[in-house]
Amino acid sequence: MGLRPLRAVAAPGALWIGALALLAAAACSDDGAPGAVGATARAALAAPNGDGMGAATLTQTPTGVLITAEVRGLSPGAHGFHIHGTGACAPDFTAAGSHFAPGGEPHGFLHEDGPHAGDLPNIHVGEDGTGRADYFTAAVTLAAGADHSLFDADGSAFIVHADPDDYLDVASAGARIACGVIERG
Ligand SMILES: [Cu+2]
Repeated sequence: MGLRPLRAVAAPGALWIGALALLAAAACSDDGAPGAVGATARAALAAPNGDGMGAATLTQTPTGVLITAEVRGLSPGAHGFHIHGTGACAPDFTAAGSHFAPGGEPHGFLHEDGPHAGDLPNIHVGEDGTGRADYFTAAVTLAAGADHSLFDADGSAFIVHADPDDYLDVASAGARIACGVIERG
């Protein structure tokens, strides 16, 4: 456990993240725990036939989680992009369950009682089928055992949808066209 910040320092290109992890280790009683500041997680996004469709990287910050997503092979336009509540993409993408919502809130940024903790704004795809998005959310954490942890007992997964999320109707984003289990690393 206590070695994790040191390993972060050793990772190529991650020196500043390692420095943050070391600062966190000095400031927190749970130093070195998975999910400490600077800890990362990843998800490889794949189509139902297994074709790669991009990836997402998550980084724990002092107040939330930064998410960088890259997608490819999608139709141009906006696509729903959510964290779903189960870390599984097989036997089909329904295995990922519904949106990550440990507090039981309704779906949608425009819902007066929303959003789900796993709601994220749409990802926008260009004519070449690729898209990028950076998100910050304070509604989730990578910290093990914490409230709203993406690493709860059954894990979590990203789902990319065929259609845009209208930020109100949970069904608006349509079919599940890519899925990726969120894993530490
Ligand atoms: Cu979704």
